[in-house]
Order: sequence, then structure tokens, then C-alpha cells
Amino acid sequence: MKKLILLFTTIISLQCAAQKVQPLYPIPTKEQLAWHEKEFYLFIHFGPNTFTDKEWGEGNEDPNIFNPTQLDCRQWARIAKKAGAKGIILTAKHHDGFSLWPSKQSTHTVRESKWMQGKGDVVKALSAACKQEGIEMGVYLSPWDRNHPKYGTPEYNDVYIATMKELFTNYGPFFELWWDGANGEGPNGKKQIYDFKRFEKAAFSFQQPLIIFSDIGPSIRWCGNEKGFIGNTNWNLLDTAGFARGLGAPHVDTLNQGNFNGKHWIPAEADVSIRPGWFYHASEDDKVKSPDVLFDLYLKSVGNGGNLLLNVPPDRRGLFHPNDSAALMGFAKKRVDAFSNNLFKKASVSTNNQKETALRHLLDENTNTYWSADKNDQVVIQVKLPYQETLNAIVLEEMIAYGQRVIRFSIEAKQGKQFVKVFDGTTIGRKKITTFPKLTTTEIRIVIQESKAAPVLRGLSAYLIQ
Ligand code: FUL
Repeated sequence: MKKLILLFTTIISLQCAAQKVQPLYPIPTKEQLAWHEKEFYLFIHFGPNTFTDKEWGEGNEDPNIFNPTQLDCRQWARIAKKAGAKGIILTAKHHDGFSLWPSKQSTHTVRESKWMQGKGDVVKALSAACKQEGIEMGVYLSPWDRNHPKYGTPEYNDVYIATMKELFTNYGPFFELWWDGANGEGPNGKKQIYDFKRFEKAAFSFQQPLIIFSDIGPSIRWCGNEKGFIGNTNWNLLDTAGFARGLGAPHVDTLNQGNFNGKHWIPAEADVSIRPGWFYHASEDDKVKSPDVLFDLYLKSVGNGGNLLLNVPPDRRGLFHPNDSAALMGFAKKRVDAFSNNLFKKASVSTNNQKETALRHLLDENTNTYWSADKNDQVVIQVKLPYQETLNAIVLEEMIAYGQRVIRFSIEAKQGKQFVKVFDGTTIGRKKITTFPKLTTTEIRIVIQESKAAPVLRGLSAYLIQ
């Protein structure tokens, strides 16, 4: 009997070993994996610029101009939540140096304004509102500061670190810290030499785990444009050696597509504004992006394996303008309508690679389970539908916890007796949303022509986007 038990346990452990996937390095950290799952969150640009109609304040604005009449961070958080955003990143301090909380490191803050007799604190109010709505909060803390008298001297680096400390200790935790790359001249006409190495070390000492955004990470990278699109080819990998933030950053195309053989896992985030400007301007009330345009940006960012950071600037009352809220609601509805009816739900799936029960994990909509091919020669996955279906989108997902692998794939649909190619793609990554002209079929083939190592996929689904 004992021998029999031993035999069974050996067989089971051998099977598990056979299924165990070897990671293809570099791979994401746990925090980066959690960040990938957020997909979409809001950016909020708010401050003196809201009241002066500027995009870049000079830093010498009278603090009293900051005077929202009906500021309500709960309205922002409520709308964000309803729109399906997982969090809000606030410009706690933009380039003008004005702090939206009463910072001890500055004399240019909400405390010096007449708003709420100097007793207001936007960072605190937003932090409470996000908690109430069950979404997360992040902060944008501009390194460039056109107000601070120490700017342009080595001491400013200490001021910046002390400012971060204040934010993290009084208002954290934050799901993301956002470092802008702009570095112009300060009040004394000097340019700052930022000690980013120290900034990084300090930030990680204030909060662990922490995701830091900048042109080149360390955790996530800029996608190379402010239009909201990430490359159709998008490697979550980046080489950072020899590069710097700002002017010394890699070419924008590299940021947009990543490096094929990049040394570090640094995925792309697409930041874009719902209006032409980052700050609120009444003249742009009729230039708010429509739900269709926002949905298209979602396909080009999240649908290319990155995250979408959508800026919605509150107006002078301190509220989201009704046009922006309406666009956000329309955008949310479009996503729900598009992706709630998975047409592959009842399909059956087979492959040329290995006939294996784990194949069901491709269709099971459980993001923790996956199917791994046993080799990386051309992999063909065949999906048979129980009935004819009309569709125009297929979503593929790699199990990126094991690294990013797929280099090139295509999608074919059975039309009559023939299979016709409907999509030619490159990378998949965390999520690839493919779209093509509407077609009616009973069979689809996914052909992975090339990958760095045997593909590991966690999801395959199909939709009809109206
Ligand atoms: C840029 C800044 O200069 C803009 O004002 C804005 O904050 C945008 C998100 O990043 O680099």
C-alpha cells in the first residue's frame, strides 16, 4: 500500500513538474502585475492654472487666485468610480510650485490662499474621497518648480525629498508616484540637477511597495506621446542604461514600443487629456473627447497591453464639468457593452501543439489560470463555436507573470470552406484587443508564428463591438 501511495505521489509531482512553466526573464514584480490589472484610472490637473487659464504657471501667481467655489473631491471620486477608473492621480504640485496641501516645504500653497481661509487641503480631501469610493489615489509631484527659492541649487533636492516624505507620511499609501520629465528654468534662472537616484531611494523608503512613473521608470514608463496611444508592437521591456529622464530619455518610438530585448520590465502608461489642455479652460468646454474617441484610445492603450491615464480637469468651481462627466459615462457604457458578451464562452478549443485539459483555461475567463504550449514552433489554436456568430473583436492575453513571449501572430476565420486571415499582429503582452470588419463564422484560428519561448496564454475571448 505504501509503495502504491509513493507511486501515485511521484506521478502527480512529475505531472506538476511537466506543467511548470519556466519564466522568461525579465518578468514583472508583484506590484507591477497588480498595476497592470488596473488598466484605467484618472489624472487630475488642478491648481492656479485653472484660474489663470494657463497650462504652465510662472510660479509667481498670487495664491489668492486659487479659490474654487464648490470644491467637492467626492464628486471626482464618485464619477471616477462610476466610469470604471481604478484610481485618481492628482497634481499635488505642478510646475508653478503651488502645493495643493499646506506643505511645510513651501510658502506657495493652499495655506497662503484665501480659499477656506487658508485651512483647505485638496490632497487630504481627495484621499478621504477615494477611500470612501473604494478607489486608489496617486500623486503627481513635479520636480520642476518655478516658485521654490532653492530651485537650481543642490538644497532643492533635499526639499523635494522632504516634500515627498510629507505626502507619503500624511496622505499615503499611493498606488503611483508620477514624475514629470519637464525641467525648465527656476525662479533664479537656474536649472536644477536632480538627484533622481536619491529621490528613488527615498520614495521607496517612504512606501513599499510603490510604483514610480517617469520617462524611464523605474516601475513604469511614459509611452512617448500625450495622445493616448501605445505601439501596436509593445514590449514591456526597456533598456535604461545611459538614459535619463527628460531630454536624455530614449527616443519616443522606443518608449512607445519598448525594447525587444530590454533588460528591465518597465511597461508603458498612456497619459492623455479628455480636453486639448491638461488644465481646465472654459474655451474648451465644447472640445471634450466623445465616448467613441475615448473608446478608441482605450483600444490603443489598454488594447495594446498598457494602461490608460485619462486626465479630467475640474473647473473653477472645483467640480468636473457636465460635458466631461457625460463623456466619461458614455465611455464606461461603451466598454461594458463591448466586452460583456464573450462569444467564445461556449466554444470548444483544440491545438496542434498539445491536446491537454489545461486548454480550457484559455476560455475560462479566470485570469489566474493559463495554458502553456509545449514548444514555440508555430502554435495553432482552433476555436469552434456551437452556433454561427457575428464578431469583430478578439482579445488575447499572455500570462505575463512568466514573461512576455509572443512576437508575431495572426487570426483567421472560416468563411465558407476556407480560412481567411482577418488580423496580422505582433506582440500580445497583458492584453491585445484585435478588431477587424464584422464577420459571421463558426470557426476561428489563432496562429502564433513566432515567440521567444513557448507561449503561455491566460485568455482568449471574442466580441461584437457595435
Ligand atoms: C507634461 C507637463 O509639462 C504638462 O503640463 C502635464 O502635466 C503633462 C501630464 O506632463 O510634461
